[in-house]
Amino acid sequence: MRGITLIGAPTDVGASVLGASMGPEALRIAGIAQALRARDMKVFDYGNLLGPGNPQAPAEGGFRHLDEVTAWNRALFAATLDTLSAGRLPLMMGGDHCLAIGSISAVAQHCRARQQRLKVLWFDAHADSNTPASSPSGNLHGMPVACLLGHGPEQLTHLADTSPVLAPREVTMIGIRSVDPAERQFVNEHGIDVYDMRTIDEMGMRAVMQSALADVDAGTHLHVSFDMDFLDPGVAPGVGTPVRGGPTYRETQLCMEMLADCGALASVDLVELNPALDIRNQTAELAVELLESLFGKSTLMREKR
Ligand code: B3U
Ligand code: MN
Ligand code: MN
Repeated sequence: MRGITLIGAPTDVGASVLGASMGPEALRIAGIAQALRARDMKVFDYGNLLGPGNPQAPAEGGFRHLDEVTAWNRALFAATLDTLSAGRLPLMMGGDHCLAIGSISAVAQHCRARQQRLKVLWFDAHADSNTPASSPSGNLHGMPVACLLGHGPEQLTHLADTSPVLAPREVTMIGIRSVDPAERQFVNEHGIDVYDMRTIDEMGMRAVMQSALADVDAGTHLHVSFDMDFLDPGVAPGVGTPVRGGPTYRETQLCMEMLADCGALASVDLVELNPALDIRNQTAELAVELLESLFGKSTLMREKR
């Protein structure tokens, strides 16, 4: 890997609550580039992508802001593909979670061209698996998984040169605790692997991560799509749609450390950070701490366990 490219995607067009558009700047203020450089990583930050503003319009035909969401995802698709072609790891700083459609479409196209195995780990309180027919809100940040599996508006399901972008077995969800009835049906019908909060409580985070990573080897492209509302809102208040009962600081650090140990990490989304709702930028600072662990920081040098 020839370094990390930070891709700022300052938009909240896929969400109902405004503020995720300030995520990239909050991460910079929290020292994201310096923290990763301190880990001996080359970090490139060329600034933010450009895209349309938030019209704050009501839903039309089942979606809110479809054209704006498409414009942002097209820009992100191109930037992600460029970054991967340059041999660098794209770290997308959102922005809301609708952006994972663009980043993961690019990642999948990159992997297909190289016949490389792909695994997406989706860390989230939500299943993000609504379709336009089932969405209670029309907000596209509630639909990215469905779009990536081929269910959604054509302009979002066909960003890459093949569609569906992902097969269900390539996605694993962790931390889920707020699922709409139609999403539950979607997830079950597609046989998506889900480690919900009950499973985490019963198995413990270590066993959950071992199981989630069981089919990931060093040749796999591992994509981490990390929604900050995965964490318990007690430690991560700066998110637009908090759901109580999430993983603790320690459990989440363990996730990051185990991801680092697996050696397959190749692309990252860090989304749904909402500085307008945060307390003194603590959620952004927490995100930077977690990224440090994701990129290999550990208290002691240890043998892989
Ligand atoms: N499932 C609801 C709520 C939601 C999904 N993702 C977020 N919120 N962040 C919906 O609107 O689809
Ligand atoms: Mn999400
Ligand atoms: Mn979420």
